[in-house]
Amino acid sequence: MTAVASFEIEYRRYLDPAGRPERPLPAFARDRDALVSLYRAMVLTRAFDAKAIALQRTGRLGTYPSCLGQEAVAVGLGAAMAADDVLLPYAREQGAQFLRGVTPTELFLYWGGDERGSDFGRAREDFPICVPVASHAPHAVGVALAFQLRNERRAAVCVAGDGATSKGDYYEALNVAGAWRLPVVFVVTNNQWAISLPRSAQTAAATLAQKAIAAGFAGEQVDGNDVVAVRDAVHRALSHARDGAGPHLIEAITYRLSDHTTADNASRYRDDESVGGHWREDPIARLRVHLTAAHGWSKDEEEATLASCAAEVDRAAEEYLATPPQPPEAVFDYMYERLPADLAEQRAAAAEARAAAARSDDG
Ligand SMILES: Cc1ncc(C[n+]2csc(CCOP(=O)(O)OP(=O)(O)O)c2C)c(N)n1
Repeated sequence: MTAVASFEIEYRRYLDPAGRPERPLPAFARDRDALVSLYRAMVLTRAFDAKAIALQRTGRLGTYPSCLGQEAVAVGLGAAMAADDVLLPYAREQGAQFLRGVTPTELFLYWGGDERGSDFGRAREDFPICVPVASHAPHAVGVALAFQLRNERRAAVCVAGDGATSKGDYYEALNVAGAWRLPVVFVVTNNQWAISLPRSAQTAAATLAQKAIAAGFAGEQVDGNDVVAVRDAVHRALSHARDGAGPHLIEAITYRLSDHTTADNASRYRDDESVGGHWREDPIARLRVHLTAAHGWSKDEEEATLASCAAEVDRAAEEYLATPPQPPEAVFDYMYERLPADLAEQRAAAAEARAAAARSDDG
C-alpha cells in the first residue's frame, strides 16, 4: 500500500487562558497601541452585544445572535484585513464589521429589520450579513475569482460557523477555491454549537481545519479566544492569498457563551456548569491581564475604555431608535435593480394602501 497523502494540523496560541505569553509574540503584538486597539474593539463589541440584547428584550430590536465570548475571532480577523479586501460575514462578526467601518447604528438598523442597515456608508464593498447557513461561501469564491481575473492584489474573507462546514455549499466553495487557487481565506468560528447540535455530533472529522486538505490547500487551528493568534494567522493567510499562493482555512476554536439567538433557550440542551467553565477562556479578560502585566494598563485606562465604548453604543442606539421606519413598500426595494412587473404592481398597491390609510386618518 502507498500513502498518497499525509498531513498535520497546526494549533497555535500565543496568550494562554491566564493571559501569559506561552511563546514569543508576533511583532505587531509587542506594540502597546496595537494591543490596546484590539482590546477596545473587543470591549466595544461586547457593549454593542449587551445593548442589542437589552433592546430586543424590550421589544425594540428583532431576533439577535449574540457574539458573547467570540469577540476575539471577529476582532482578530477584522484587524488583519486590508481596507480593500472584502469581508463576507455570517451573523456574529460584529467586531470585524466595526473595524471595517460599519457603524453600530447600521447594525442596530439591520437587526431591527431595516434594510438600510446593510447599505454600509463605509465598507461599501463588504457583503451584508448572511443568515442562510453557508450560502455566502460560494459568493466569497466568486469575489476571489473576480480579484484573480482582474489581477487585483486583494483577498476575500469568508467567515462561517462550525455547522456551516457541513453544508454542500461550503464543500463546493472549498473545492473550487482549491482547484483555481483563489485568493480567499475561510475562517471557521468553531463555537462548538450549531444551535443545539454539538460539534461532536456535527462531523466525524477530527478537526474542521482538515476539510481544506481534501480541497488541496492548507488548514490550521488557532485558539479563537486569543486575539493575537487569530490576527496573526489571518494576516499570514491573507498575505499569501494576495501573493497568489491560493486559499487557506483557519479554524478558530472558541465557545458560544450565549444562547444561539434571543429566540433560543440554551439551557434546554446544555447545563450552566459546562458553560461556566468556558468563562475562564474569556478573550477580553485574557488580553486585559496581559496588557496589565506587560504594558501597565491602568484602572483609569480600563474605566475610560468601558465608558467611551458604552457611550458610543448608547449614541448609536439613540440614533437607531430615532430613525423613522421605512414605508411598507420598501420591502420590494433591495432585491432587484429593476422590479419584475408583478412585484412592481404589488409595490404600487402597497404604496396606494398606505396613502389611502393616511387619507382616512386625516379625514
Ligand atoms: C440554509 C439554512 N439552514 C438552516 C438555517 C437555520 N440555522 C440558523 S443558524 C443555524 C446553525 C448554524 O450553526 P453554525 O454554522 O455552527 O454557526 P453558529 O450559529 O453556531 O455561530 C441554523 C441551522 C439557516 N439559517 N440557513
